[in-house]
Amino acid sequence: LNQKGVTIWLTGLSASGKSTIACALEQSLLHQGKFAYRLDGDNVRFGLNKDLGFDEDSRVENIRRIGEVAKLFNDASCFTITAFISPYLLDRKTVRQLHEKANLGFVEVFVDAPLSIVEQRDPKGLYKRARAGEIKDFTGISAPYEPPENPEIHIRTDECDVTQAVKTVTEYLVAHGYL
Ligand code: GGZ
Repeated sequence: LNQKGVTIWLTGLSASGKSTIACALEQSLLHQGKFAYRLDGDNVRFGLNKDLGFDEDSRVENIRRIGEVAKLFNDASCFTITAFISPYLLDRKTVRQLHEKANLGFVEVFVDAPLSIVEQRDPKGLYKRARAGEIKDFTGISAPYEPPENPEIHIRTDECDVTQAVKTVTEYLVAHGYL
């Protein structure tokens, strides 16, 4: 493979746009002939991590396992895109260090939209249910989200569309020799 791997780690609230950006970015990379793969709730939380819930310990373990899997894909020269809330600074830092120790690229992308906006979007009605107390430990409502302090990329999804978001990430990958 004439490509080096990199982990593109999206973090942000539910309904912030992580999955949308991850899908579009994966498609864009595949169309450029690159080996790309996306890890998200659909292929991880229903499989490898189906034993985990949303309490703090479960989220820590969720992110730990995803970090290890991302590292393996990255090591296999894949553009590895992860789309998980990953709410804790410490867990994201641990995953970053896991990659850095192995000399593997790691790009943290803060997919940022204010709570008021994601609550308006509420595509699955989860915020409404969380406000009503029907879902406990819901990120942003009854569980914490610790925003990145120094992400490589900061995307405001209330101010830009998915095409612009993919362009921003792509330009970063070009500027840093991954594309
Ligand atoms: C947050 C929850 C919860 C709770 C179910 N808190 O918008 P979605 O529906 O499709 O994506 C959310 C997803 C979050 O899973 P992650 O693996 O990304 O979370 S973490 O990184 O914090 O481990 C949401 C749904 O699962 N969901 N219950 N209590 N999101």
